[in-house]
Amino acid sequence: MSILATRSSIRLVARTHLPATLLGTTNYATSTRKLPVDFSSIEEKWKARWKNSPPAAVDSTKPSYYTLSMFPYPSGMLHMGHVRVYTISDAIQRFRKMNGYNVLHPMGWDAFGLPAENAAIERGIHPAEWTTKNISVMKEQISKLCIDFDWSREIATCDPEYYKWTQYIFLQLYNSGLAYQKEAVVNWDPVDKTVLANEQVDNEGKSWRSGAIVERKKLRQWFFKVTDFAEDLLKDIDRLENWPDRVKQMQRNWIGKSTGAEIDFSISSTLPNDTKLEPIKVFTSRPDTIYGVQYLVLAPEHPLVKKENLPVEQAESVLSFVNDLTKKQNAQEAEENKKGVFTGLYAQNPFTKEDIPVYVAPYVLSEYGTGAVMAVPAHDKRDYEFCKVNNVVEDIKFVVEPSIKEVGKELDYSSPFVQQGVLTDLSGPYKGMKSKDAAKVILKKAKELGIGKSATQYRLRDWLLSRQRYWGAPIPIIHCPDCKVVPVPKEDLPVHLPLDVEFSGKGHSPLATKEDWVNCKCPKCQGPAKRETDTMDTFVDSSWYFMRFIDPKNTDLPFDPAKASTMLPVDIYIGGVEHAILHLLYSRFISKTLLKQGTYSELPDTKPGHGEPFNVLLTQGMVHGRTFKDPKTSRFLKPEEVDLSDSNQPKIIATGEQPLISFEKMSKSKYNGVDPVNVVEECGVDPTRLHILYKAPPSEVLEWEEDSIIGMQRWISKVLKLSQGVQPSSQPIPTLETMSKDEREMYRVTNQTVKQVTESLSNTYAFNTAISDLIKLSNYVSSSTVNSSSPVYAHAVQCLVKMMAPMTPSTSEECWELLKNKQSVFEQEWPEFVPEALQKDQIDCVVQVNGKTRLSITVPNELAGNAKEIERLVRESEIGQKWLSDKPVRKLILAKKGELINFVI
Ligand code: ANZ
Ligand code: ZN
Repeated sequence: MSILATRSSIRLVARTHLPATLLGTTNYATSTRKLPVDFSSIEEKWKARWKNSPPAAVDSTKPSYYTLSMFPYPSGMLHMGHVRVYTISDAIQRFRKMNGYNVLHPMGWDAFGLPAENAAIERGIHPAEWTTKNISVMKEQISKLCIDFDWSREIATCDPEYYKWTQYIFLQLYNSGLAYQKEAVVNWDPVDKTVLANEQVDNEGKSWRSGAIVERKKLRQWFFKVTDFAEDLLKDIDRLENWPDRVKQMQRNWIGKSTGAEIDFSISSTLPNDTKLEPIKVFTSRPDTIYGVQYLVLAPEHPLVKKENLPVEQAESVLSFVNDLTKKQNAQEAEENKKGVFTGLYAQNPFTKEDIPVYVAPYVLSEYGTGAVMAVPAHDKRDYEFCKVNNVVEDIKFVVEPSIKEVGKELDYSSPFVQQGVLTDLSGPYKGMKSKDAAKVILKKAKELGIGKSATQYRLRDWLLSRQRYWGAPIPIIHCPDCKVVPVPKEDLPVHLPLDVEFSGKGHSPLATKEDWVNCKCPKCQGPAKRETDTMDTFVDSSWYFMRFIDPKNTDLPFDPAKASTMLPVDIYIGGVEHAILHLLYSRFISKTLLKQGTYSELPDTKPGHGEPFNVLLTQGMVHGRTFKDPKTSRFLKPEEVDLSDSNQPKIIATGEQPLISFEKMSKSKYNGVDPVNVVEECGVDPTRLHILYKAPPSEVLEWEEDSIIGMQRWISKVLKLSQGVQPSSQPIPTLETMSKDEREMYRVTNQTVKQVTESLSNTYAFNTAISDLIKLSNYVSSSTVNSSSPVYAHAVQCLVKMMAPMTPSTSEECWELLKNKQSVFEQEWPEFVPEALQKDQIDCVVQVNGKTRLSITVPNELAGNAKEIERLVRESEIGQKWLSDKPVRKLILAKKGELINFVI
């Protein structure tokens, strides 16, 4: 069957509508689904050829380029979001390949994680089997998209050959003191006897599975000391010139640096048996408000909150309040409503010397600062609310006021004033000072008194990486009764995840039930010992996978340091913005750690440097689907409930009413999802790819409208036609001087397009603009009068086809073959523009007389700046003669580089 369709079916009809200015559209809903080109034959033909052609040999003289799209979790279902990321990364890497780079474009699977385990519990399939099956299904789906992934480097994080090295990296961190164990509060399901992730606890504090009221329990957990790198992680954000500002801000906020002071408040209460209590240390970002401190609040876990430290009258109520908080439900509620309890203790404000009460409340976090706050109800919203709810004091002391007071307006004392300002009369010797200055002086004074010091706090916490789950990499640690915590020797890695384990979803880590696995020999003393039964968070797996891709088969090391040094950082990383915080932060942490430890080194001019793993970050927007809703009930409608025969006016079949139409995140419950496999099978891979790239810039939401794929199908068919129509010429391209006028203009348009498309694909990733430039070029060529046997014509079509190739791989190969070439289009060099050719031969000059536009004339380029010559040309023309006649010109204004001339007469 001929791949090219008949002429009539590819005619373009100019219409209105968005892309229609360039493409022409038809009424899609009524048009038949007959394609203008048999895309699937073209795809099959070229897929087979690509498969049989040997991979390009790595040429060490070429620079390298590492394009990475975030590897997926093998859910078993490819969705449009995946297709969008891979299409973008594929277009980028193909472009780089044609620009002479050794490209790396790998793919693998983020294959550990909860869904596999839940499938096992719910459906009795082993997680390994479930995962393997899903991987093969998704791989098959991806293979339909003509994405040029280097499958020889495929990795799956659940493969022992991979997690062996995840364990190795854990040990590297452990041996340098960056991995440690400590007690941490976790969500504990008392029925299923298991730890739950935050997402598994509902708003009412109940377990998603058992429905039991979840408890907050302290358990020993493993951590990575990310906080050791807090300052580096923060500072180096400034090096990430090619990251979206939004993502950088999210990283900064997550790290959350706060500077202020630590101040001691001595306890003034006397306790029975003369117990001496240590002063309470607080962290404050506002030392200037010290005169407004009216009470202190401790976190429930604060070490002071113990029976022996509390006055007898209060001890019981305090402890029962704290005890109640072990139920997550109560803790959430108390935190939200700012509930607290008085401890019976008083402390002294070191500046006012007043005795102030000490409270306990869960809105103070034990993990931040010192776990205690100096409460300033007048100037902090949370303190204000707490004060009101618990009736702490009646008179709230306002110690700071706005520096510019509005005339005639009384200060508002009914809500806290949280900004900085000027200190009031209540601030003793500091009254009248600005907050900033007062903060400095007060801190200085506190230092002199020996009760204060400067302090910096980070919101960033250490990374809790242990999971009481089965489907993850076992933590390579052995617990020995004598030697305590012993790392598994490197030669014993991997610690295999045993396959025959029972997991009902109950109990501790499922691994704990497998006694023959748990019981082992201590590597140090050879005595009986037990394995750690927790597994690692899957974020650990994905924090270094981009390094393994560089050297995926290495059996001695996670990767070869020399290879890593030449390939890192990843040149461009493409993925969803949902990973903008944790995954990127953890990857930055691991990559910085490994650099510091010498696991690899950076070449001298590496950008961004300092172990930053990703140079350009491209966060792609979501794909939204067209969603229909019943206007009366707001019920989501299934596609089959809507009559789409008139695409401008869809109707609800049952009622004849118009549905509400919107674009929303694709989801099963909204019936607005599209299966990418169906789409590419029905519409062709290349038109689908073009549609994805054309409809929106990569970082914006893509509104999925299948109907507009037709425009892309037609464009491709037009380019196929053009390619077929080129008369191959053995003549070289003539010099600019010997070209005809039309040839020169075609040559100019071609070069201009090369310049713009190259810029879009290498710097801005504005594929939509690149595609629209290419469409314009094809329109120009097809409507030009230049003979199709002219070498300039052939050059234009060749450039067009080459530039389309990164986006439409199989049809461009087809075009390239139609252009009588034997090699693959991807072995061609990317076209370069000739700067001299960009000059226009002539320009259009708008002629105004006394400011009013009267005519326009074409002016040879070399006369563009010459007002006198342009005047001569205008006077020579018939209409010009009419407007100017013989009137003397009082003033002649030439503007816009000769594109506008104004005669004042
Ligand atoms: C007195 C004060 C007065 C405060 C005022 C703020 C405003 P950032 O800037 O986010 O770091 N704080 C300190 N430790 C806390 C903890 N463990 N749990 C909850 N809150 C805590 O926040 C620092 C401020 O948060 C500190 O400064 C402290 O309240 C509170 F007009 O001290 B401030
Ligand atoms: Zn031992």
